[in-house]
Amino acid sequence: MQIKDKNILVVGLAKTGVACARFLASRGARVTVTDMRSETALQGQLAELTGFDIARELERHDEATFLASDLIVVSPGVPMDLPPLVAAQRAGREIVSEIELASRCIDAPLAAITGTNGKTTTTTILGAIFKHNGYHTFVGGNIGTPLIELAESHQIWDQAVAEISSFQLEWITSFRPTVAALLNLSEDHLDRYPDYQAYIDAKLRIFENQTGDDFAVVNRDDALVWHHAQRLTAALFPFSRKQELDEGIFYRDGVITYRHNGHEECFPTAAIRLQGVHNLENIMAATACALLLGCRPDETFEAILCFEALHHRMEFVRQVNGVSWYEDSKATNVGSVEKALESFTHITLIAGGKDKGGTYAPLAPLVQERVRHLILIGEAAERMARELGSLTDTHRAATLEDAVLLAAQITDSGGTVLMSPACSSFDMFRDYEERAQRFIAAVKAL
Ligand code: UMA
Ligand code: ADP
Repeated sequence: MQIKDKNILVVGLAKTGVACARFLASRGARVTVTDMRSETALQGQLAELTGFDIARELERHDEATFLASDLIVVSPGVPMDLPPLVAAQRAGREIVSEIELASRCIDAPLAAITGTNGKTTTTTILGAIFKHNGYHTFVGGNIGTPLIELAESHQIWDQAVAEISSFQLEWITSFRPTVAALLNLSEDHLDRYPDYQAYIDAKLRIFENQTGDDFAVVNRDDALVWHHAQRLTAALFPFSRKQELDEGIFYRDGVITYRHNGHEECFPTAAIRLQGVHNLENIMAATACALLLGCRPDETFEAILCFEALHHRMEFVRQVNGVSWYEDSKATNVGSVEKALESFTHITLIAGGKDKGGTYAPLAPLVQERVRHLILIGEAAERMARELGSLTDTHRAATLEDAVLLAAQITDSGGTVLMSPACSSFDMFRDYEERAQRFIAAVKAL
């Protein structure tokens, strides 16, 4: 890809913008960065660009700067309908996302994981499997390390695993994973997309440039995923918890079976530490990607056996007076909360936060069946109370700490208190990790 001497504008100066600006400047481009935040707010990011010759346009996005660029690289947090971007697109400027830029500059086979839930877990498992198989493996993408850092690293990587969000797929043109996995689909990010279909369409773009030589690992049990999989060009490699497959990977009676081109591998699941049916799906998806990309079955299975749950995903905190407390701060949408509610009975559910615009209605049957007490916090509390409040004993709490104290008072011995918010955290916390830490501290203080 021709980068040297090009006028390149990087939009957004957080993790992605910093990594892209450095990469492009080191390859000889004339780089400008633009961000709506001020120089003071961006001090840390600007410090990371010290020593690079990079122009800045802060606290504004000038249309003229966009139009003067040969190439525009957009951070995932920047919406597609940003007016200067729309103007630049109309004027025929080339606009790409960071994963598009990265994919043009990397040689390693790429396994890309998307889906509404389970991306980080599956990406991490797959990375662990590759490493256990002896491959020098880059793990990045939405998980937190921009994919472009792979290209920036000047190392030779055997494998690359990328967690991919719908935002990152918005500006791709040639991004083509050797293996792409779609774990599941349910409503999310409706504060960014006009409707659910637009979100689904963005996700499906992960398969857009694949050919018959590539693989699409798809959830056979998710009706929506399977429906959309029918029109893909890549070779379909389904995973299922519910049915036996001639080609694909499936679970039955304590055994995961992988079948490909008439060849079969079996993995008993009893000794796997990672709990929950959703994690069985994540394990199957990761195993499929690994074996399709040349991993050895024995090493793959060993890596899975060693794998422990990631923090803030249905994590046990402690038991107090016979009540078990679980923290699931990463459950920021309805699909992930459904899995959490399926895992327990006699639940006191602490939920709420920043509303993302979807409906909470899919939770109704599980709330009715399993949630004894519902404690709502944050901006979404009112709408959640309207949609779910009549189904169980429902309370409001002003803070997370108040919610914990109330839950301790009203939950009987033998019950479970679960914080699984179904919302993002930005109304009351810096991010989901801060929300988790505050919950853990409050529970430990009981
Ligand atoms: N900005 C503008 N103009 C705008 C909008 C934003 O200048 O119109 C600026 C902001 O002021 C800010 C920057 O753009 O300085 C934000 O960029 P960003 O949100 O893309 O932040 P990054 O740190 O680059 O993080 C992104 C992903 N963020 C989002 O998708 C929102 C990170 O995923 C990802 O880890 C990182 O790239 C590396 O690939 C986070 C996320 O929340 C964890 N992802 C969503 C999710 O998982 O649900 C999709
Ligand atoms: P993502 O990166 O897609 O947000 P994570 O692995 O971080 O996924 O998990 C986010 C939330 O979704 C957690 O609450 C977790 O328990 C739940 N989860 C994990 N895997 C799945 C899955 N396959 N289906 C539904 N929910 C899941």
